[in-house]
Amino acid sequence: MARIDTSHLSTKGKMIFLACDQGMEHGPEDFNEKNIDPHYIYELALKANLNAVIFGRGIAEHYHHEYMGKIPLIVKLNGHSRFNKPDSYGKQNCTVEEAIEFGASAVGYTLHMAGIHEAEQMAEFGRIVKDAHAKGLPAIAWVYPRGPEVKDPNTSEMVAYAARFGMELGADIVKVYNPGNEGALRWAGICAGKTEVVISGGNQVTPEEYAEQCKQIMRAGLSGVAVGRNVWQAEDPYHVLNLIKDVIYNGNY
Ligand code: FBP
Repeated sequence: MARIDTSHLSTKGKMIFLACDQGMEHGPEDFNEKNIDPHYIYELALKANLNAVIFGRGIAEHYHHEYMGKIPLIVKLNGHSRFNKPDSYGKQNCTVEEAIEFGASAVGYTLHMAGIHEAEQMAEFGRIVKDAHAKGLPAIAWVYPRGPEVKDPNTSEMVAYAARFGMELGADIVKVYNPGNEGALRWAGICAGKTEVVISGGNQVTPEEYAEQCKQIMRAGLSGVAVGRNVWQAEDPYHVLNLIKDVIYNGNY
């Protein structure tokens, strides 16, 4: 089968996705009265002309109709609360068909590689890849190492393993943690083969520090970022977005 097209999620192959599934995965303490409103996240992504927003089924179903055709939507098909780590296993709570009804241009799924539910998650994501590809949609795997064997999920070895894991499971795009250095980022990209790699944002740092991280990511030849808190927690999200768009879209790295 030919590769699934991901060009509707990129600007000349470069990707900035605005992730907002933290309300479920971390809880409302990540947010304030402004950014807790999904409209605020949508408006940021729209005004900055980003490649997609990422929401779970609830927000997709109840808000996306207002933004249909304006900004691509990636629906996260699973999620979990912040409790019970390292065993948290988000079972699929939304089908590919439902995501398409909500307006999805791609679907996403978090896999806890090395978690105690790894086998079930691999089988579940395998079915998602099949369903998504049957409809021509890209399947995006968040591959986050987590479990009793994982001492540090951000090491070069773990991030490269996560990228390879997603690639071998059939993900079109794999989202992994930032190992924090260019060599490790490049190796993760090589391990992912034809699968595109985007890097998650992590805890908030200054806009300038985050832009530096993006420079490393792009110098390593990766596709871009799927970022949340570093954008919508910022005092001036447009300042961060201008900095990272210059790096990612304009190639100033
Ligand atoms: P951030 O950029 O805010 O780190 O978001 C990226 C993300 O992958 C979200 O999509 C997800 O909710 C969150 O990180 C999960 O974070 P973790 O499982 O590492 O706590």
